[in-house]
Amino acid sequence: MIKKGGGVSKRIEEFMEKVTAKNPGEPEFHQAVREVAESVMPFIEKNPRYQENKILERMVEPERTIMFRVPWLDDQGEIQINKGYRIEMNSAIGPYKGGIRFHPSVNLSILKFLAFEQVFKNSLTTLPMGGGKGGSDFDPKGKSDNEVMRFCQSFMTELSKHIGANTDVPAGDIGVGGREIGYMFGQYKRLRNEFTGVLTGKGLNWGGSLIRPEATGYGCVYFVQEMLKTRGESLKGKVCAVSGAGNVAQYTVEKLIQLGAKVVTLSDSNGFIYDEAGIDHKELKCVMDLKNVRRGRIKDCAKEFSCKYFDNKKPWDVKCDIAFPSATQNEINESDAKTLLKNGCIAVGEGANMPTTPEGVEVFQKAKILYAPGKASNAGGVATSGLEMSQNSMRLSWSREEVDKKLNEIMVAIHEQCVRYGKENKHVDYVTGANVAGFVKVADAMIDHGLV
Ligand code: NDP
Ligand code: 2IT
Repeated sequence: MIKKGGGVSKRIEEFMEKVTAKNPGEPEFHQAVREVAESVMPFIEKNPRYQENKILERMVEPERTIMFRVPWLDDQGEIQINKGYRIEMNSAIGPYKGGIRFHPSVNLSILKFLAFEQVFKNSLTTLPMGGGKGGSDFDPKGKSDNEVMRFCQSFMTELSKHIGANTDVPAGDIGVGGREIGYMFGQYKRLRNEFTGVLTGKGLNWGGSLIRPEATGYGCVYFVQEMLKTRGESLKGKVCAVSGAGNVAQYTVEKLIQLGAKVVTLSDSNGFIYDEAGIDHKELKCVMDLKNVRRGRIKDCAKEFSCKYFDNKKPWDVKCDIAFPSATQNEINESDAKTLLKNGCIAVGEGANMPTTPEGVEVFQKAKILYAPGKASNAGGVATSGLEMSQNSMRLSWSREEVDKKLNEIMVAIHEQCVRYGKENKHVDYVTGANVAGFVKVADAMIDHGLV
């Protein structure tokens, strides 16, 4: 942690007061901005050109916010109306890039926090991508394929006016996977009469990249592997608690099993399963089929492979060496963090975006465990989206091994940047490291571009 003198603390508070007043009722956005401000302000103090150019003040204001109506017809022929959004946060180092989330909790605060995080994350990937995020309060749960298709077509009818392969390239996030990307891509192509890489996470026979589905989970595990190396440790035999059962969780588990770790939990918004012997490849396949095809609840898996199920609970009181929160924001609070520590947890790899509350982060930081913030550890997903964009531009595709190797190299490079900017004595503060490293590249580009 860069030392914060009295002057810096005061400036952080003054800055946050302005951000809060200008963006009322957006607690998640305030939370994400505060975390960055606390890491970056001491660095800005030492490098006054960032202050003179008011870089952080400019970075918290989205370049563009698009909000629109999404009307669609359900299977009963009734009209439904949802809200649609795209936050184009920062394009200093490349086209806006970031996922689309469909979840009933989606609002401006959540999408602005995600878009803000994305700017730093994308900067860390070493690839030329700006930051954005979009979504809707549409809930895909319980909807038929036809309803999801009609919704996606209506959503894209408006969104298509604002995005493009060199402008803004969305991808998946919670509630948006291969099926939704397909429907949105189809509609974009039809409206614009062009076949371009306007979305990533595409199907393999229509412009997608090998390893993109696996990338966030695999990348998170690669990052944790790098952190463990700094303490002469490895993943072999480590007991891991994973939350979520979606895209990120599934491929985190797959890679952990491959590397000899033992994964004992998976969860969804209803509860978690606990398999003391460790989830194996066969059980993981069952989870993938349940979640990606049958679209059922994790509870059903507990029945299928007779392990324990805990209703309405999060997996953080299970004994584990490493935690991989891979579901959603603020899923680990202060008390969860303390429980994890008490049970011997030595590392946390955030697959989700901002899954730990600020109080929880403080617990991990004070204990000096290996704590990776999501913008560093889950950057493999968007990095591989960047590789998908490169392949689309070149109109060719790389092999699985090639993409996986590049992904691994990128995660190692992100780890190096965190060490470079976050090392204090023998300890690495990955929060400071990720925030400062992500900031510098974008800030320098903004200065180069003048007042825009
Ligand atoms: P999915 O929709 O595939 O899976 C989400 C999982 O998290 C589901 O198991 C879901 O349970 C659970 N979940 C969602 N919301 C909540 C909630 N409010 N409380 C409890 N559980 C919840 O999404 P992804 O796996 O793609 O995303 C997971 C996280 O990873 C998100 O934070 C996302 O922003 C982040 N991320 C995703 C990337 C990607 O490439 N997909 C890249 C980087 C980060 P249920 O089915 O019951 O809702
Ligand atoms: O949060 C994220 O980084 C994502 N949802 C992936 C974004 C992307 O453009 O691949």
